[in-house]
Amino acid sequence: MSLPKDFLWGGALAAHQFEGGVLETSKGLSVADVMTAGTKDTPRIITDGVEEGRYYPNHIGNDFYHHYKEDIAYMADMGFKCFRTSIAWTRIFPKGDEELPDEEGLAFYDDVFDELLKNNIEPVITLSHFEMPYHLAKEYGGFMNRKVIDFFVKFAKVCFERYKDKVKYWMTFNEINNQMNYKNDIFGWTNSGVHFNDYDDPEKAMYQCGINELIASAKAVKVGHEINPDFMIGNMISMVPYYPYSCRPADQVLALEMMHQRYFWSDTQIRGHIPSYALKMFERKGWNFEITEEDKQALKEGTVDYLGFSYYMSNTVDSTVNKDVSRSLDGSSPHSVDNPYIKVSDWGWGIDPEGLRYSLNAFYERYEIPLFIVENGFGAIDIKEEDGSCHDPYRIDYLREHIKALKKAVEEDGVDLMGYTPWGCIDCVSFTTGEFKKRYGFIYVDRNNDGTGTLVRSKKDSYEWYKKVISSNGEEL
Ligand code: BGP
Repeated sequence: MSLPKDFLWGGALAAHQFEGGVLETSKGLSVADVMTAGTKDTPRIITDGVEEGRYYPNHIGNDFYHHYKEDIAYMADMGFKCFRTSIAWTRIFPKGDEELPDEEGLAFYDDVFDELLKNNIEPVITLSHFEMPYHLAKEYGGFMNRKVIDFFVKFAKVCFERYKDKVKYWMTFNEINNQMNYKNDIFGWTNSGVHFNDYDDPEKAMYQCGINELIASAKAVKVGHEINPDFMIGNMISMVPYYPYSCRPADQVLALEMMHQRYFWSDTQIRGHIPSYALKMFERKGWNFEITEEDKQALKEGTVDYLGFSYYMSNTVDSTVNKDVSRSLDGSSPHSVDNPYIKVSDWGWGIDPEGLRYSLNAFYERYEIPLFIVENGFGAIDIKEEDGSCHDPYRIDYLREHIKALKKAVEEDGVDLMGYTPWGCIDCVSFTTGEFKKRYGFIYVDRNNDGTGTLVRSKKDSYEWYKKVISSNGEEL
Protein backbone atom coordinates (compact mmCIF):
# COMPACT_ATOMS: atom_id res chain seq x y z
CA MET A 1 0.00 0.00 0.00
CA SER A 2 1.24 3.47 -0.75
CA LEU A 3 0.01 6.99 -1.38
CA PRO A 4 -1.93 7.60 -4.61
CA LYS A 5 0.25 8.27 -7.67
CA ASP A 6 -1.29 11.69 -8.23
CA PHE A 7 -0.76 12.78 -4.60
CA LEU A 8 -0.24 16.54 -4.54
CA TRP A 9 3.09 17.11 -2.80
CA GLY A 10 4.05 20.75 -2.57
CA GLY A 11 4.39 23.71 -0.27
CA ALA A 12 2.25 26.61 0.93
CA LEU A 13 2.56 30.37 1.35
CA ALA A 14 0.22 33.37 1.45
CA ALA A 15 0.51 36.56 -0.60
CA HIS A 16 0.86 39.01 2.28
CA GLN A 17 3.54 36.97 4.05
CA PHE A 18 5.93 36.55 1.15
CA GLU A 19 5.15 38.56 -1.99
CA GLY A 20 6.27 42.05 -1.02
CA GLY A 21 5.78 44.42 -3.97
CA VAL A 22 3.37 46.48 -1.90
CA LEU A 23 4.21 50.16 -2.12
CA GLU A 24 5.86 50.30 -5.55
CA THR A 25 3.01 48.61 -7.46
CA SER A 26 -0.65 49.39 -8.09
CA LYS A 27 -1.57 47.13 -5.15
CA GLY A 28 -3.73 48.67 -2.43
CA LEU A 29 -3.13 48.24 1.29
CA SER A 30 -4.52 45.14 2.93
CA VAL A 31 -5.33 44.62 6.60
CA ALA A 32 -2.02 42.74 6.91
CA ASP A 33 -0.11 45.68 5.42
CA VAL A 34 -0.95 47.92 8.36
CA MET A 35 0.32 45.47 10.99
CA THR A 36 3.76 46.03 12.53
CA ALA A 37 6.16 43.28 13.54
CA GLY A 38 5.96 41.94 17.09
CA THR A 39 7.44 38.97 18.92
CA LYS A 40 5.86 36.08 20.75
CA ASP A 41 5.80 38.29 23.89
CA THR A 42 4.90 41.64 22.34
CA PRO A 43 1.85 41.71 20.09
CA ARG A 44 1.83 43.07 16.54
CA ILE A 45 0.22 46.52 16.43
CA ILE A 46 -2.64 47.20 14.04
CA THR A 47 -1.97 50.76 12.91
CA ASP A 48 -4.33 53.23 11.29
CA GLY A 49 -2.90 53.13 7.78
CA VAL A 50 0.83 53.18 7.08
CA GLU A 51 2.47 55.36 9.70
CA GLU A 52 5.80 57.12 9.24
CA GLY A 53 8.74 55.59 11.10
CA ARG A 54 7.15 52.18 11.68
CA TYR A 55 8.35 48.90 10.23
CA TYR A 56 5.80 46.78 8.32
CA PRO A 57 7.35 43.38 7.54
CA ASN A 58 4.67 42.37 5.02
CA HIS A 59 5.63 45.22 2.68
CA ILE A 60 8.69 43.23 1.60
CA GLY A 61 7.82 39.69 2.75
CA ASN A 62 10.58 37.60 1.20
CA ASP A 63 10.29 39.64 -2.01
CA PHE A 64 8.78 36.86 -4.11
CA TYR A 65 7.37 39.64 -6.29
CA HIS A 66 10.86 40.14 -7.68
CA HIS A 67 12.13 36.55 -7.17
CA TYR A 68 9.24 34.44 -8.42
CA LYS A 69 11.10 32.82 -11.31
CA GLU A 70 14.00 31.82 -9.08
CA ASP A 71 11.65 30.57 -6.36
CA ILE A 72 9.52 28.54 -8.75
CA ALA A 73 12.72 27.02 -10.17
CA TYR A 74 13.57 25.82 -6.64
CA MET A 75 10.07 24.36 -6.25
CA ALA A 76 10.40 22.57 -9.58
CA ASP A 77 13.79 21.20 -8.60
CA MET A 78 12.30 19.81 -5.37
CA GLY A 79 9.67 18.12 -7.52
CA PHE A 80 6.63 20.06 -6.28
CA LYS A 81 3.42 18.84 -7.89
CA CYS A 82 1.53 21.84 -6.58
CA PHE A 83 2.07 25.18 -4.89
CA ARG A 84 -0.49 26.72 -2.58
CA THR A 85 -0.55 30.50 -2.47
CA SER A 86 -3.18 33.22 -2.32
CA ILE A 87 -4.24 36.03 -4.59
CA ALA A 88 -3.89 39.36 -2.80
CA TRP A 89 -7.40 40.83 -3.08
CA THR A 90 -5.78 44.30 -3.08
CA ARG A 91 -3.82 43.57 -6.26
CA ILE A 92 -7.08 42.89 -8.08
CA PHE A 93 -9.23 45.51 -6.33
CA PRO A 94 -6.82 47.87 -4.53
CA LYS A 95 -9.55 49.39 -2.36
CA GLY A 96 -12.10 46.60 -2.71
CA ASP A 97 -15.07 48.61 -3.94
CA GLU A 98 -13.90 49.66 -7.43
CA GLU A 99 -15.97 49.06 -10.51
CA LEU A 100 -13.17 47.44 -12.53
CA PRO A 101 -10.25 45.21 -11.53
CA ASP A 102 -6.63 46.32 -11.81
CA GLU A 103 -4.83 44.97 -14.87
CA GLU A 104 -1.32 45.17 -13.40
CA GLY A 105 -2.38 42.95 -10.50
CA LEU A 106 -4.20 40.47 -12.74
CA ALA A 107 -1.18 40.24 -15.05
CA PHE A 108 1.17 39.49 -12.12
CA TYR A 109 -0.78 36.32 -11.28
CA ASP A 110 -0.96 35.37 -14.96
CA ASP A 111 2.85 35.44 -14.95
CA VAL A 112 3.12 33.45 -11.70
CA PHE A 113 0.60 30.80 -12.80
CA ASP A 114 2.22 30.50 -16.25
CA GLU A 115 5.60 29.99 -14.64
CA LEU A 116 4.18 27.33 -12.32
CA LEU A 117 2.41 25.49 -15.15
CA LYS A 118 5.52 25.62 -17.32
CA ASN A 119 7.21 23.72 -14.50
CA ASN A 120 4.33 21.22 -14.15
CA ILE A 121 3.27 22.68 -10.81
CA GLU A 122 -0.49 23.03 -10.17
CA PRO A 123 -1.45 26.30 -8.50
CA VAL A 124 -3.68 25.78 -5.43
CA ILE A 125 -5.22 29.15 -4.74
CA THR A 126 -6.72 30.69 -1.60
CA LEU A 127 -8.91 33.66 -2.43
CA SER A 128 -8.62 35.36 0.93
CA HIS A 129 -5.74 34.59 3.24
CA PHE A 130 -5.94 37.24 5.99
CA GLU A 131 -5.52 40.08 3.49
CA MET A 132 -8.79 41.89 2.76
CA PRO A 133 -8.55 45.47 1.52
CA TYR A 134 -7.84 47.88 4.38
CA HIS A 135 -10.34 50.29 2.83
CA LEU A 136 -13.14 47.71 3.22
CA ALA A 137 -12.18 47.15 6.85
CA LYS A 138 -11.96 50.83 7.68
CA GLU A 139 -14.76 52.35 5.64
CA TYR A 140 -17.27 49.49 5.59
CA GLY A 141 -16.52 47.70 8.87
CA GLY A 142 -15.24 44.53 7.17
CA PHE A 143 -17.47 41.48 7.09
CA MET A 144 -19.85 42.98 9.65
CA ASN A 145 -21.22 44.82 6.63
CA ARG A 146 -23.15 42.70 4.14
CA LYS A 147 -21.94 44.86 1.25
CA VAL A 148 -18.54 43.22 1.77
CA ILE A 149 -20.14 39.87 0.85
CA ASP A 150 -20.86 41.28 -2.61
CA PHE A 151 -17.37 42.77 -2.94
CA PHE A 152 -15.84 39.40 -2.11
CA VAL A 153 -18.05 37.51 -4.54
CA LYS A 154 -17.18 40.00 -7.27
CA PHE A 155 -13.47 39.57 -6.55
CA ALA A 156 -13.87 35.77 -6.59
CA LYS A 157 -15.75 35.93 -9.92
CA VAL A 158 -13.05 38.05 -11.55
CA CYS A 159 -10.38 35.56 -10.42
CA PHE A 160 -12.37 32.49 -11.50
CA GLU A 161 -13.01 33.98 -14.94
CA ARG A 162 -9.51 35.24 -15.54
CA TYR A 163 -7.69 32.11 -14.38
CA LYS A 164 -10.25 29.44 -15.26
CA ASP A 165 -7.86 27.66 -17.63
CA LYS A 166 -4.84 27.94 -15.32
CA VAL A 167 -6.14 27.12 -11.85
CA LYS A 168 -8.24 24.10 -10.95
CA TYR A 169 -7.84 23.97 -7.13
CA TRP A 170 -9.28 26.82 -5.07
CA MET A 171 -10.10 27.65 -1.47
CA THR A 172 -12.31 30.51 -0.32
CA PHE A 173 -11.13 31.77 3.12
CA ASN A 174 -7.98 30.70 4.91
CA GLU A 175 -8.67 29.33 8.42
CA ILE A 176 -12.14 30.85 8.47
CA ASN A 177 -12.58 29.55 12.03
CA ASN A 178 -9.52 31.32 13.43
CA GLN A 179 -11.61 34.32 14.37
CA MET A 180 -12.82 32.20 17.28
CA ASN A 181 -9.61 33.55 18.90
CA TYR A 182 -11.16 37.03 18.63
CA LYS A 183 -9.91 38.10 22.06
CA ASN A 184 -6.54 38.51 20.41
CA ASP A 185 -7.27 41.34 18.01
CA ILE A 186 -5.17 40.13 15.06
CA PHE A 187 -7.42 37.13 14.41
CA GLY A 188 -10.62 39.14 13.93
CA TRP A 189 -8.79 41.87 12.05
CA THR A 190 -7.10 39.64 9.52
CA ASN A 191 -9.98 37.21 9.09
CA SER A 192 -12.78 39.74 8.81
CA GLY A 193 -11.41 43.27 9.05
CA VAL A 194 -13.13 43.73 12.41
CA HIS A 195 -12.00 44.56 15.96
CA PHE A 196 -14.49 42.38 17.79
CA ASN A 197 -13.40 43.73 21.16
CA ASP A 198 -14.96 47.10 20.21
CA TYR A 199 -18.42 45.51 20.34
CA ASP A 200 -20.53 45.19 23.51
CA ASP A 201 -20.72 41.47 22.91
CA PRO A 202 -17.58 40.50 20.94
CA GLU A 203 -18.57 36.85 20.69
CA LYS A 204 -21.92 37.70 19.15
CA ALA A 205 -20.24 40.09 16.70
CA MET A 206 -17.77 37.36 15.77
CA TYR A 207 -20.58 34.93 14.93
CA GLN A 208 -22.54 37.52 12.92
CA CYS A 209 -19.43 38.33 10.97
CA GLY A 210 -18.56 34.64 10.56
CA ILE A 211 -22.04 33.90 9.20
CA ASN A 212 -21.62 36.70 6.65
CA GLU A 213 -18.30 35.17 5.61
CA LEU A 214 -19.84 31.72 5.34
CA ILE A 215 -22.50 33.17 3.05
CA ALA A 216 -19.81 34.94 0.99
CA SER A 217 -17.86 31.69 0.75
CA ALA A 218 -20.91 29.70 -0.42
CA LYS A 219 -21.88 32.32 -3.01
CA ALA A 220 -18.34 32.29 -4.38
CA VAL A 221 -18.33 28.47 -4.59
CA LYS A 222 -21.54 28.55 -6.60
CA VAL A 223 -20.24 31.19 -9.00
CA GLY A 224 -16.99 29.23 -9.42
CA HIS A 225 -18.80 26.02 -10.32
CA GLU A 226 -20.91 27.91 -12.88
CA ILE A 227 -17.76 29.32 -14.51
CA ASN A 228 -15.95 25.98 -14.62
CA PRO A 229 -17.69 22.81 -13.40
CA ASP A 230 -14.30 21.11 -13.19
CA PHE A 231 -13.07 23.45 -10.48
CA MET A 232 -12.31 21.81 -7.15
CA ILE A 233 -13.24 24.45 -4.59
CA GLY A 234 -12.53 23.78 -0.96
CA ASN A 235 -12.88 25.48 2.40
CA MET A 236 -9.98 25.89 4.81
CA ILE A 237 -10.14 25.20 8.53
CA SER A 238 -7.50 25.55 11.22
CA MET A 239 -7.61 22.14 12.89
CA VAL A 240 -6.42 21.91 16.47
CA PRO A 241 -8.03 18.78 17.91
CA TYR A 242 -9.05 19.08 21.55
CA TYR A 243 -8.20 16.17 23.81
CA PRO A 244 -9.90 15.65 27.17
CA TYR A 245 -7.30 16.02 29.92
CA SER A 246 -8.65 13.05 31.87
CA CYS A 247 -11.25 10.30 31.64
CA ARG A 248 -13.53 12.48 33.76
CA PRO A 249 -16.82 12.56 31.80
CA ALA A 250 -16.97 16.35 32.10
CA ASP A 251 -13.62 16.56 30.27
CA GLN A 252 -14.99 14.41 27.42
CA VAL A 253 -18.02 16.63 27.02
CA LEU A 254 -15.87 19.76 27.20
CA ALA A 255 -13.60 18.45 24.43
CA LEU A 256 -16.72 17.73 22.35
CA GLU A 257 -18.03 21.27 22.90
CA MET A 258 -14.66 22.70 21.92
CA MET A 259 -14.73 20.65 18.73
CA HIS A 260 -18.17 22.04 17.96
CA GLN A 261 -16.58 25.49 17.82
CA ARG A 262 -14.36 24.22 15.02
CA TYR A 263 -16.96 22.07 13.25
CA PHE A 264 -19.43 24.96 13.14
CA TRP A 265 -17.49 26.34 10.18
CA SER A 266 -16.77 23.12 8.28
CA ASP A 267 -20.25 21.68 8.95
CA THR A 268 -21.83 24.76 7.37
CA GLN A 269 -19.51 24.78 4.37
CA ILE A 270 -19.76 21.04 3.72
CA ARG A 271 -23.32 20.19 4.74
CA GLY A 272 -24.81 23.44 3.50
CA HIS A 273 -26.59 24.56 6.65
CA ILE A 274 -25.79 25.90 10.09
CA PRO A 275 -25.61 22.92 12.47
CA SER A 276 -28.24 22.36 15.16
CA TYR A 277 -25.84 22.74 18.12
CA ALA A 278 -24.98 26.25 16.88
CA LEU A 279 -28.61 27.25 16.28
CA LYS A 280 -29.43 26.09 19.81
CA MET A 281 -26.57 28.12 21.22
CA PHE A 282 -27.74 31.25 19.36
CA GLU A 283 -31.23 30.68 20.76
CA ARG A 284 -29.91 30.19 24.31
CA LYS A 285 -27.94 33.40 24.10
CA GLY A 286 -30.84 35.33 22.58
CA TRP A 287 -28.91 36.12 19.39
CA ASN A 288 -31.12 36.77 16.40
CA PHE A 289 -28.82 36.81 13.43
CA GLU A 290 -29.83 38.10 10.06
CA ILE A 291 -30.06 34.95 7.92
CA THR A 292 -32.57 35.29 5.07
CA GLU A 293 -34.16 32.50 3.04
CA GLU A 294 -31.87 33.52 0.20
CA ASP A 295 -28.85 33.11 2.50
CA LYS A 296 -30.00 29.63 3.47
CA GLN A 297 -30.37 28.76 -0.19
CA ALA A 298 -26.88 30.11 -0.90
CA LEU A 299 -25.37 27.98 1.86
CA LYS A 300 -27.11 24.95 0.42
CA GLU A 301 -26.01 25.56 -3.13
CA GLY A 302 -22.44 26.54 -2.33
CA THR A 303 -21.07 23.47 -0.59
CA VAL A 304 -17.39 22.73 -1.11
CA ASP A 305 -15.75 19.88 -3.02
CA TYR A 306 -13.02 19.15 -0.52
CA LEU A 307 -11.91 20.12 2.96
CA GLY A 308 -8.55 21.88 3.23
CA PHE A 309 -7.05 22.29 6.66
CA SER A 310 -3.96 23.37 8.54
CA TYR A 311 -2.56 21.23 11.30
CA TYR A 312 0.26 22.31 13.59
CA MET A 313 -0.66 21.04 17.05
CA SER A 314 -3.28 19.59 19.36
CA ASN A 315 -4.71 21.10 22.51
CA THR A 316 -5.80 19.55 25.80
CA VAL A 317 -8.73 20.78 27.90
CA ASP A 318 -9.54 20.34 31.57
CA SER A 319 -13.05 21.11 32.81
CA THR A 320 -11.75 22.23 36.22
CA VAL A 321 -9.65 25.03 34.67
CA ASN A 322 -10.98 28.39 33.44
CA LYS A 323 -8.44 31.10 32.76
CA ASP A 324 -7.96 34.27 30.71
CA VAL A 325 -6.44 33.60 27.27
CA SER A 326 -6.76 37.00 25.68
CA ARG A 327 -3.22 36.84 24.20
CA SER A 328 -3.35 33.27 22.93
CA LEU A 329 -1.48 32.72 19.66
CA ASP A 330 -1.99 28.99 19.55
CA GLY A 331 -5.71 28.24 19.66
CA SER A 332 -5.71 27.86 23.45
CA SER A 333 -9.06 27.93 25.18
CA PRO A 334 -9.76 29.07 28.76
CA HIS A 335 -9.65 25.39 29.67
CA SER A 336 -6.35 24.50 27.98
CA VAL A 337 -3.65 22.79 29.99
CA ASP A 338 -0.21 21.38 29.18
CA ASN A 339 -0.26 17.88 27.83
CA PRO A 340 2.46 15.94 29.69
CA TYR A 341 2.97 13.62 26.71
CA ILE A 342 3.69 16.34 24.17
CA LYS A 343 6.83 18.46 23.66
CA VAL A 344 6.45 22.05 22.46
CA SER A 345 8.31 24.25 19.95
CA ASP A 346 10.13 27.47 20.95
CA TRP A 347 6.81 29.23 20.36
CA GLY A 348 4.92 26.85 22.63
CA TRP A 349 3.18 24.91 19.83
CA GLY A 350 2.72 21.26 20.85
CA ILE A 351 4.37 18.70 18.55
CA ASP A 352 1.86 15.90 18.04
CA PRO A 353 2.07 13.88 14.80
CA GLU A 354 -0.53 11.37 15.96
CA GLY A 355 -2.93 14.28 16.28
CA LEU A 356 -2.72 14.59 12.50
CA ARG A 357 -3.91 11.01 11.99
CA TYR A 358 -6.61 11.66 14.56
CA SER A 359 -7.69 14.85 12.74
CA LEU A 360 -7.77 13.19 9.32
CA ASN A 361 -9.99 10.45 10.71
CA ALA A 362 -12.22 12.86 12.60
CA PHE A 363 -12.86 14.86 9.43
CA TYR A 364 -13.22 11.87 7.12
CA GLU A 365 -15.62 10.02 9.41
CA ARG A 366 -17.72 13.15 9.62
CA TYR A 367 -17.82 14.19 5.97
CA GLU A 368 -16.48 11.48 3.64
CA ILE A 369 -15.20 14.04 1.15
CA PRO A 370 -11.56 14.43 -0.03
CA LEU A 371 -9.22 16.10 2.45
CA PHE A 372 -6.17 18.23 1.74
CA ILE A 373 -3.51 19.10 4.34
CA VAL A 374 -2.70 22.58 3.11
CA GLU A 375 -0.50 23.65 6.04
CA ASN A 376 1.73 21.83 8.50
CA GLY A 377 5.21 22.64 9.65
CA PHE A 378 7.74 23.57 12.25
CA GLY A 379 8.57 27.20 13.01
CA ALA A 380 12.10 27.47 14.39
CA ILE A 381 15.14 29.69 14.61
CA ASP A 382 17.55 28.43 11.93
CA ILE A 383 21.25 29.19 11.74
CA LYS A 384 22.90 29.73 8.37
CA GLU A 385 26.54 28.63 8.61
CA GLU A 386 29.44 30.54 7.08
CA ASP A 387 29.64 28.07 4.20
CA GLY A 388 25.99 28.77 3.37
CA SER A 389 24.59 25.50 4.75
CA CYS A 390 21.73 25.33 7.21
CA HIS A 391 21.19 22.24 9.33
CA ASP A 392 17.57 21.80 10.36
CA PRO A 393 17.22 18.18 11.57
CA TYR A 394 14.40 19.24 13.94
CA ARG A 395 12.31 20.27 10.93
CA ILE A 396 13.03 17.02 9.10
CA ASP A 397 12.02 15.08 12.23
CA TYR A 398 8.79 17.03 12.58
CA LEU A 399 7.79 16.60 8.94
CA ARG A 400 8.85 12.94 8.80
CA GLU A 401 6.66 12.03 11.77
CA HIS A 402 3.70 13.93 10.34
CA ILE A 403 4.08 12.27 6.95
CA LYS A 404 4.20 8.86 8.67
CA ALA A 405 0.95 9.79 10.42
CA LEU A 406 -0.80 10.90 7.25
CA LYS A 407 0.32 7.72 5.51
CA LYS A 408 -1.28 5.66 8.28
CA ALA A 409 -4.51 7.59 7.85
CA VAL A 410 -4.50 6.86 4.11
CA GLU A 411 -3.10 3.35 4.08
CA GLU A 412 -4.62 1.90 7.25
CA ASP A 413 -7.74 4.00 7.79
CA GLY A 414 -8.77 4.60 4.17
CA VAL A 415 -8.88 8.39 4.33
CA ASP A 416 -9.15 10.07 0.92
CA LEU A 417 -6.27 12.57 1.03
CA MET A 418 -5.48 14.75 -1.97
CA GLY A 419 -2.14 16.18 -0.95
CA TYR A 420 0.23 17.76 1.51
CA THR A 421 1.66 21.28 1.32
CA PRO A 422 3.94 22.13 4.26
CA TRP A 423 3.67 25.74 5.39
CA GLY A 424 6.23 28.42 4.60
CA CYS A 425 8.22 26.33 2.11
CA ILE A 426 10.37 29.42 1.50
CA ASP A 427 11.06 31.44 4.67
CA CYS A 428 8.50 34.21 5.07
CA VAL A 429 6.98 36.58 7.64
CA SER A 430 5.32 34.86 10.60
CA PHE A 431 1.61 35.61 10.73
CA THR A 432 1.08 35.65 14.48
CA THR A 433 4.24 37.54 15.45
CA GLY A 434 5.36 39.33 12.27
CA GLU A 435 8.90 38.07 12.87
CA PHE A 436 11.11 36.70 10.12
CA LYS A 437 13.18 34.53 12.43
CA LYS A 438 10.30 32.11 12.99
CA ARG A 439 11.20 30.07 9.93
CA TYR A 440 9.45 27.11 8.31
CA GLY A 441 11.16 26.85 4.92
CA PHE A 442 13.17 24.32 2.98
CA ILE A 443 14.76 27.43 1.51
CA TYR A 444 16.51 29.93 3.74
CA VAL A 445 16.00 33.62 2.97
CA ASP A 446 18.57 36.07 4.29
CA ARG A 447 16.28 38.47 6.12
CA ASN A 448 16.14 39.51 9.76
CA ASN A 449 13.42 40.62 12.12
CA ASP A 450 14.41 44.28 11.73
CA GLY A 451 14.17 44.17 7.92
CA THR A 452 17.90 43.91 7.22
CA GLY A 453 19.37 41.15 5.02
CA THR A 454 20.17 40.50 1.37
CA LEU A 455 17.07 38.38 0.56
CA VAL A 456 19.44 35.82 -0.99
CA ARG A 457 18.02 32.26 -1.07
CA SER A 458 19.91 29.10 -0.05
CA LYS A 459 18.99 25.47 0.58
CA LYS A 460 18.57 24.00 4.06
CA ASP A 461 19.24 20.31 4.74
CA SER A 462 15.47 19.73 4.67
CA TYR A 463 15.49 20.75 0.98
CA GLU A 464 17.25 17.61 -0.28
CA TRP A 465 15.34 15.50 2.22
CA TYR A 466 11.93 16.72 0.99
CA LYS A 467 13.01 16.32 -2.63
CA LYS A 468 13.63 12.62 -1.93
CA VAL A 469 10.32 12.28 -0.12
CA ILE A 470 8.51 13.61 -3.17
CA SER A 471 10.44 11.57 -5.74
CA SER A 472 9.76 8.38 -3.74
CA ASN A 473 6.08 9.40 -3.23
CA GLY A 474 6.58 9.30 0.53
CA GLU A 475 8.37 5.96 0.67
CA GLU A 476 11.81 7.34 1.62
CA LEU A 477 11.45 9.28 4.80
C1 BGP B 1 -1.60 29.69 10.01
C2 BGP B 1 -1.74 30.70 8.89
C3 BGP B 1 -0.50 31.00 8.13
C4 BGP B 1 0.78 30.79 8.87
C5 BGP B 1 0.78 29.70 9.91
C6 BGP B 1 1.95 29.70 10.85
O1 BGP B 1 -2.50 30.00 11.02
O2 BGP B 1 -2.70 30.28 7.96
O3 BGP B 1 -0.67 32.23 7.50
O4 BGP B 1 1.55 31.88 9.09
O5 BGP B 1 -0.39 29.71 10.67
O6 BGP B 1 1.81 30.70 11.81
P1 BGP B 1 3.01 31.65 12.18
O7 BGP B 1 3.47 32.26 10.90
O8 BGP B 1 2.49 32.63 13.13
O9 BGP B 1 4.04 30.77 12.79
